[in-house]
Amino acid sequence: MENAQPGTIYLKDYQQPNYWISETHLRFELADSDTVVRSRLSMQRRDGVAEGAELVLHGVELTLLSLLVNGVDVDQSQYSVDEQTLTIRGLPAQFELECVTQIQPQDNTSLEGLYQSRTMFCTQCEAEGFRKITYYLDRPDVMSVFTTTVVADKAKYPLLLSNGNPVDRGDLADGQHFVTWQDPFKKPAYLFAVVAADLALVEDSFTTMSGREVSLQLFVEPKDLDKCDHAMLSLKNAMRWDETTYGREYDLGIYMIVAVDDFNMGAMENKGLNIFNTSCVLAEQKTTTDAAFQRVEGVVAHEYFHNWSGNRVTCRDWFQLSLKEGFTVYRDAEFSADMNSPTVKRVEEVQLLRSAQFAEDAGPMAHPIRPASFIEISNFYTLTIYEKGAEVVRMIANLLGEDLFRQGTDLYFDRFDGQAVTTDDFVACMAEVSGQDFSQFQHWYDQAGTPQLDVSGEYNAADKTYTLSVSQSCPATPGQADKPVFLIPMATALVGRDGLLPLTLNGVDCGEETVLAVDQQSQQFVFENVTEAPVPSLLRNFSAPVKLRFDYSREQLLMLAARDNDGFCRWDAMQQLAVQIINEQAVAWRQGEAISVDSSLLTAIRALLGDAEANDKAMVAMMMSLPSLAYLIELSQQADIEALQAAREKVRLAIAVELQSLLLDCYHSNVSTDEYRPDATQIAQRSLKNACLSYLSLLPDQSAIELLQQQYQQADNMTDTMAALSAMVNSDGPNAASAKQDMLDDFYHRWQQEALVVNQWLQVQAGCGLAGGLDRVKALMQHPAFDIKNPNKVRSVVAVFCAQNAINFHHSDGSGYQFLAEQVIRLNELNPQIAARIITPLTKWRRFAPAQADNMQAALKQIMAAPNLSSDVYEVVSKSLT
Ligand code: B3K
Ligand code: ZN
Repeated sequence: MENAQPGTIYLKDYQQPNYWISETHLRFELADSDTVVRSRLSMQRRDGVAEGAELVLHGVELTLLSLLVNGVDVDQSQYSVDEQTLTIRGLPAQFELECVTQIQPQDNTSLEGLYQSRTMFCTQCEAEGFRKITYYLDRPDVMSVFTTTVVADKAKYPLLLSNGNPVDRGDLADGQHFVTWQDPFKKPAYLFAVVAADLALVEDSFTTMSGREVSLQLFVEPKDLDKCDHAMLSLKNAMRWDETTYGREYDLGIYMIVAVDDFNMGAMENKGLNIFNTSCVLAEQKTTTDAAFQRVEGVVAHEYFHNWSGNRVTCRDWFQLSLKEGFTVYRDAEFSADMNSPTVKRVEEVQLLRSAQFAEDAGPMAHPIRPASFIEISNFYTLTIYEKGAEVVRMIANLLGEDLFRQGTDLYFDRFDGQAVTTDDFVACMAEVSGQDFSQFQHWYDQAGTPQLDVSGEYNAADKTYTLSVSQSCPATPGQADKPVFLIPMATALVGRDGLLPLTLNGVDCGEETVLAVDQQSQQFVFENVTEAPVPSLLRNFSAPVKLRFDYSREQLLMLAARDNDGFCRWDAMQQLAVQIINEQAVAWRQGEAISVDSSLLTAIRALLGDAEANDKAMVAMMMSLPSLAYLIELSQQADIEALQAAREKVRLAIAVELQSLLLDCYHSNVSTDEYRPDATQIAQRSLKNACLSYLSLLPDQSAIELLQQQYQQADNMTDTMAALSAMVNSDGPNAASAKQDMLDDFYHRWQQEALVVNQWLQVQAGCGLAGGLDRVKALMQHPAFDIKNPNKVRSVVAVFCAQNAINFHHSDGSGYQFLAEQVIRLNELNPQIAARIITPLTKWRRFAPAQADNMQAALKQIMAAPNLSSDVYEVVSKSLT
């Protein structure tokens, strides 16, 4: 059968619906099969809509059992049903619509709508999952008050949850029971949730700033009761932080979080009833790495912050997704920065943008943070909407300064409480409180692509001036060939021999740092009274999500790494130095030459290690680590992955060999016997120790293996365990093979009952850059620990291999591409959202040399030819081939 081609939806076509739904009453009769959903909707025709206007309700994969208007069966001539909609004609201005549908959650592998995870029933409605539950106006501008009754077998499902507060409960015939929930706040259907389960409860409470007591409830499997403390603490910290930072208070008497194993993403902010992937809620020292602890903290906070930025004030349509996601990521990033090391957090954000979001912005799916069109909204939960969206909010916050930004957010929350609004509404509040003109800034919302700044500097000793010449450009992206110039805030300082130099611009004293408003295609900024030739420190704290080119000498980079007081710029100087050195090794490798590794990088790392005690250890760890292969690929026009990988490994080995004794000293002085805490100090210490371990593991002698074995055996926490295991798995020394297998077997044997730990075991193997990667991955997919229906397993094996194991995925025989095509075709039937997401590495085919690009394209064409393509997969593949 030929695929019906899904259509494109445009922002410019937005229209309000013909009808509103003031009240929604739902009754779920959950069963092993044939679950019944009864709905009663109080509906009103919108003012100005013509009498007799059609009502077009969304509905997918539903069996309609009955349909009544004002208590009377609707005649068959008055309605029609197709695969996506139910259309009713001849309706009065106000009416009660009653509808009974039957659904099959037990067969729902898409994990969208109502589905079963193990035995539990749960829902995922964002963005358009509610239409798989019942016929409805499933769009975010239709906000309604929900009352929900859940009925299920009492023994199997003692816990019946929905949004808001429980208002009634009782027993029914045949061992059934029910609970009725009422949510007093109007909300769109995407925030609706239901859970029926048999789970254990961890309870705590929080007193809000106005003195109200909120019950905090975390529902997990009984075996996971010991892994809830961190999420609960994070939740309380987030609640307090939102009060202090944004003046926002929680608004219901209960806040519930339910952990589920099978979930398409991290978590979901359903009103009063968050549903979380277990990976984003459970944390405990023995099973969870520091990075995962921090992710739990960040995701718990993110979903909590949505209660205001997303739920109380929501999106008018899905083109506005970044209104809630960009803003909420900005909020959770600032929270995490406050709870941990702000510089480390900022560098991590930049790493993610540079290695993944920039690539998205340069690929066939590139879109502005407010897209103008889409085929399938699920494909737009992207790094661009989330991370670049957060950067845009960060730029606004910086342009306004702390006080005005707070005034702006106060105005936004107060003015639009209970409404569904647009990014324009958000920006208008910021303009109103500040009096600033945001018209040029708006291009950040409507133009895709990563802008580039090309900067050069010239010192005039006679005039004592330093002139920065800046030009900006932005590459063409789909549908956007030429773009008006952006307003780019470029935070700048000048570094001299003894630190930062005072800045004077146009006769005005600007302190030691100033934000230059880059708003022309090219322009100059002339600093006056500059007493020595400076090194410019540019884009400080990554003040805009752009690429910046300045032709620094190695000496200048060393000076910035050592003397700049901006953590991001210091780290970036080291990155730039490493990129230069790796690239020169790559050129030599391609030409079959052996050249020695330039000593400047070794000098810089030696200095860092020598002074590690005086510095933030996490920053030292980051600064001494080489740029990822993904970032090196992103920087190349046509990446030669083999050359880059070989060059990167050669530089790593040189660092290990040359600095062996310093690395070993630093390793030993950071081994701690203190009781484990996932706090900034200890996390920093472990990251530095494990950065040293990673280098030391490259040394070609038995002591390297012994060090890994020793750390593995003595570790009292998963961070240290995984650091040892990961280095061991990637080790290819002559004696490594059997030691590696022993460690992997021991690990699995020990942790096989813990799904999240087993996922780490899968990831470390799927990501291993040694030869033979595809065979290892195929074997992992045959292992009992793998389950194609569980997104965490697919991410751990298939996505890690294809997205994070470039050297194996891009094997010259094209086998990696073929493998991915097969997985996408298989997942397209089971879970279209996950299928579409894992295609990403293939979408970048234009960035590769012709032989590789042809194979990648062939794999995309193979997917395109598969039967029954979902709109999710169709959109990504068709846009990639255009
Ligand atoms: N809002 C959800 C994401 C929903 C994704 C739907 N495909 C989680 C979050 O961003 O908080
Ligand atoms: Zn979110």
